[in-house]
Amino acid sequence: MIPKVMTIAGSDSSGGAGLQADLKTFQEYGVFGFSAITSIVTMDPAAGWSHEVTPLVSDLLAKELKTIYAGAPLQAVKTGMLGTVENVQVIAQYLTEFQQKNLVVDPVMACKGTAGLLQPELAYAMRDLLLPHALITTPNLVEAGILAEMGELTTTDEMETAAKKIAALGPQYVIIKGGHRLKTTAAVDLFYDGQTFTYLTGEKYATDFNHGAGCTFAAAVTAGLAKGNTPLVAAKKAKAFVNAAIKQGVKINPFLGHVWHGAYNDAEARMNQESRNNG
Ligand code: PXL
Repeated sequence: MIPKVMTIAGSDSSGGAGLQADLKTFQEYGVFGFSAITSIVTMDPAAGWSHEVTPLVSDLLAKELKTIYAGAPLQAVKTGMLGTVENVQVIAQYLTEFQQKNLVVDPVMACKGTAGLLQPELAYAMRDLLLPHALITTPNLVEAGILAEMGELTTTDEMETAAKKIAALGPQYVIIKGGHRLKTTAAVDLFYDGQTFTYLTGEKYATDFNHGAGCTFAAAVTAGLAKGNTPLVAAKKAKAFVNAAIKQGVKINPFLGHVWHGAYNDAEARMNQESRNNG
């Protein structure tokens, strides 16, 4: 049976991050994707593409979760942007009630277009209510610095210290995404299993078209878990998947470019080849 996977996330109206990134990634992995929307992010082209986050009420989120869990157990769940503390509380209730396994918490605290932290209380709610349920959490350098109470991280030594502190908050595995912010020549992510550190390295591409990279990576990890991969194998595959997506990023408007979620599988090339073969 096809693995079933849910993302609980915000809608990125521009289509590259958030639940759009998650569902596209799930599809590429061949897992069946469900989405529970927590908030809607819109951007204003007349104001330099400034972001606005409109959260949905938690009653509505509860109805979405009820709908999705009515089917059967989900093999894995990912959380992203959650909108309000009430939403986090509802999510924690459902995770407990359904004894959800394979939870990946991507502790989204801001998007590139928003000024500073969205809401500090939301970061604490994710830390206190979700991380204890998580198998894996995937913070970027800023989020890891906040969760570990270390300020922004700039070196791999600091990443290791932060990973230990974050693991103490509940998750069995911590993956800190070094991404483009880390001043290394390669793109370096740190994988910590509670005992050993493994560095996942990939090529760093000189591109600005990387909107959605963090969400796509966490979604790929989630899909890999649903397919039965170990966390380390899921992380390594996710890295390869997102590397291809960044390498083939697409400029979608004058303001930004998205990762291309379909790059790794390149289904388009296969379909073109098929139509040539079929005349
Ligand atoms: O990349 C963080 C992010 C997560 N979720 C949603 C977003 C963004 C950034 O734009 O819109 C819904």
